[in-house]
Amino acid sequence: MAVSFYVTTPIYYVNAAPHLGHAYTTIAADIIARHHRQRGEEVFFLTGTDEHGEPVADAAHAQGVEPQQLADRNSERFRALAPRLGASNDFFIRTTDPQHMAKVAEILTHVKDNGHVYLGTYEGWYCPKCADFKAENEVDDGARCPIHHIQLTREQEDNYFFALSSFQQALERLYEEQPEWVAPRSRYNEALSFIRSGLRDVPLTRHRLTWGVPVPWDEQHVFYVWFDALLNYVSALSYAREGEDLTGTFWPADCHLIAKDILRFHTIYWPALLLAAGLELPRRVFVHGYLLMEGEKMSKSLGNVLDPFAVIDRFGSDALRFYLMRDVSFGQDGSVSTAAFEQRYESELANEYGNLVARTVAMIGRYRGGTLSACELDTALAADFDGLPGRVCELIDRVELSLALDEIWQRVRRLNRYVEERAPWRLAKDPAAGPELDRVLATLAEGLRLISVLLHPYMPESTIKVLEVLGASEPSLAGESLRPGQIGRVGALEPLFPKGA
Ligand code: ME8
Repeated sequence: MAVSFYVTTPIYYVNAAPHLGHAYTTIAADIIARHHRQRGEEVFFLTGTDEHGEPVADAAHAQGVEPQQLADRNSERFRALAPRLGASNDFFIRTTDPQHMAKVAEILTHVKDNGHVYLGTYEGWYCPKCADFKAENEVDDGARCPIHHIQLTREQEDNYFFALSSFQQALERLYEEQPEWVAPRSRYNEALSFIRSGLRDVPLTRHRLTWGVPVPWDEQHVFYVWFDALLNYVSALSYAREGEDLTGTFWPADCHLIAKDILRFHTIYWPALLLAAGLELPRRVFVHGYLLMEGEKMSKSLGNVLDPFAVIDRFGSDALRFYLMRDVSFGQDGSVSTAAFEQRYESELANEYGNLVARTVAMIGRYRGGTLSACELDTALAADFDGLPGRVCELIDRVELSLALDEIWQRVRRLNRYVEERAPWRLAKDPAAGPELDRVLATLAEGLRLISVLLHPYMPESTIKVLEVLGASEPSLAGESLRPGQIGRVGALEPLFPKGA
């Protein structure tokens, strides 16, 4: 039976349209999903939209529409974004799906039956834009939200509570026994120190809201949006494929990708909730950084948004995918800008990979009519290429997506240097150098095939074009598929990354 692999993005709020920050996580998850498919694993990649709760209800109210209408409209935009990014998600979940809502009610009733829920009164700060209850030490001076900078109100509400504090020891043990469970390490430390500072119980339901999943044992309440939302990762598996329940195959998830804004929900509430429900815990939460524009986190509510659709229209999704993984070290915050994008597009995509492809294909056509001779490869590159696929797999297993891309890119550069060192155009003029020219061209083509297979998760469209031109279109990493000698007749190709796009 094939190894299974399950990767998720957060489900995005539908209070506004998608922006580059959402595209970023979806692209990263897609790279991971495609990479694992290349390894021959059975992959499930989930994304979708989070549609209940105050952020959506308030935005709908402000626009004079019903929450469902706003949710339908914006969910569709997120659904449409995924294929535009080249994302190969296996399902798109909406928390307004009746199957999801039924599953939430079922699991949370189970949590209550297991003795982890009680009726109490919440009194404290609440940010309606974060849909988050904030402790005294989590609000800025003047009782402002540190993320949205809005003035917070003190809430007093009778709610059912989730007994989070009773999971203090279990969570400390989890962090001790599985130090890889939250990555990068700085985020692990942040979550652990939050746990060690002492967990408080949290509201499981909201009394005053109506836009949510109704609580089966008390219809005056809906479930707090975060519990509804987190459960998407489990509920989706039960109905994503008609007539099948994929839970046994894919749960627990292998990798939840999130940004640090929602760290606490995923690294503290989520494992506690799963323990309370008697479900297995996911294997890893990977927390990437923020894409910054003008030094501040891009966010719908701040309004400083760069439109991914516009970037894709002009340069294509591969260029956007590459740029985001290359310019911002995955796991850290980083600034993005049009100028930096154009610079990378020209210097790396057009001049390095694009040019390597163009000259390799052109030389095989010009000097050998598109056919490579069977010959030994040049050993000059062996030291640089041996073990590369294993190294890339190892880095992607650690969700080091930028480091893995850099490993590959060093080989793009190595191959371009190899062309200069061997100067095939000189060899072509010397009839005695025929076998040498054959070897140089075969070595180049094999190197190009290998890096194109490894680059495939990052730039699926362009690499497939390259692999097709090499007559070896299967981008597989499994078994013997990387063995040299499988290149067919080499065809012709339009420029991959035209300048002045
Ligand atoms: O938090 N840089 O939804 P959301 C990098 N519905 N990533 C960014 C980003 C930025 N500037 N802005 C957004 C929610 N993201 C909840 C999640 S999950 C059970 C519920 C990405 O629409 C990043 O992945 O606010 C971040 O965690 C997520 O979008 C927040 O999306």
